[in-house]
Amino acid sequence: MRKVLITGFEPFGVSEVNSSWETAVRVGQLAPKGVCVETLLLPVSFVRAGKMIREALKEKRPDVLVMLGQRGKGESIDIERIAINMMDASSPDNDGYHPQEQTIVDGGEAAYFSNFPVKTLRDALLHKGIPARVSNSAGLYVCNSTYYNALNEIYEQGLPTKALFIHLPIISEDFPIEMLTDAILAIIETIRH
Ligand code: PCA
Repeated sequence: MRKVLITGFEPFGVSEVNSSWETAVRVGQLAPKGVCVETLLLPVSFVRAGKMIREALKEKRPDVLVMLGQRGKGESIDIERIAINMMDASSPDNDGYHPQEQTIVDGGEAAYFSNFPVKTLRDALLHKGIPARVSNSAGLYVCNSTYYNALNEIYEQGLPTKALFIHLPIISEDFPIEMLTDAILAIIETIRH
């Protein structure tokens, strides 16, 4: 593994920062030697984030894509196993788009699994004392839709990229930015070996 692309999202809703982008920036600065880490900020927009992730996969051709998103007051770092072909938003995205039970790709697969061994990555975090779990739903908002777009591009185009989505809790006393950063660095180290 040589080239890693890490994405994070801009703030949305009532949050002024998004833990996913804060973490991506720090991971980019602390990348282990021998690994080229690039970061990409995604808009909280179903349409624009989907297009951007597809373009990034085509243009940058990363070996590994780790997408980060923020999940409210989560109690763990959630390694997402699956992306599903459905958008059903409880509030509009940052473009004011508010899809209700719409497919992301008409006629596309109902769902895709990550092509990473998610339990191995969870265990690597637990081993470091970081609360982590495998999650079977990334929700039906922009994170799930970005994950689905990425996996659809990879599987349909036969790209060699390995891709994973991780939901992070908001930054708090229980989950300081240092812990979130360490978690993603540990994921990169595990993927590497
Ligand atoms: N979390 C949202 C979208 C952007 C983010 O950081 C989600 O879980 O879909």
